[in-house]
Amino acid sequence: MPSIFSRIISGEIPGQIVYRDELVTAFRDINPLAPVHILIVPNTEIATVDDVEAAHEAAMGRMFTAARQIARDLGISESGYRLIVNVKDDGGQEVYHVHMHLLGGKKLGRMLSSE
Ligand code: DGP
Repeated sequence: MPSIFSRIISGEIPGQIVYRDELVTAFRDINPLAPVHILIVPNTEIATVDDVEAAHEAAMGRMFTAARQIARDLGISESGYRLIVNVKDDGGQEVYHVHMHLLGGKKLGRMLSSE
């Protein structure tokens, strides 16, 4: 069964898409944790970073160049931003389709709490 993100990429379910090319698609997170919260997703379904192979390197690299472009488009490239990729259970991954969170538009504080 396609992931929820594959269904957004295909247009089967709605998403606020901000960027799309032949390798990746980016859309606004449904539950934003910052004024800018975008998910950058490879168009090919890969469950986790633990499943990434050499054949995926172009899409993985494109996630970064797309992040740079989206940050510029949304006006946060000068103020800065954070990129996060959660992996599996301890990493807090909820959707098993690789994705990069692009967060910004405010000071994000420390990377992790000390809990
Ligand atoms: P993660 O914990 O890294 O797997 O983050 C998954 C993110 O996906 C979470 O911030 C909420 C977001 N999300 C889940 N379902 C949907 C959806 O249907 N649409 C959108 N736009 N985002 C979703």
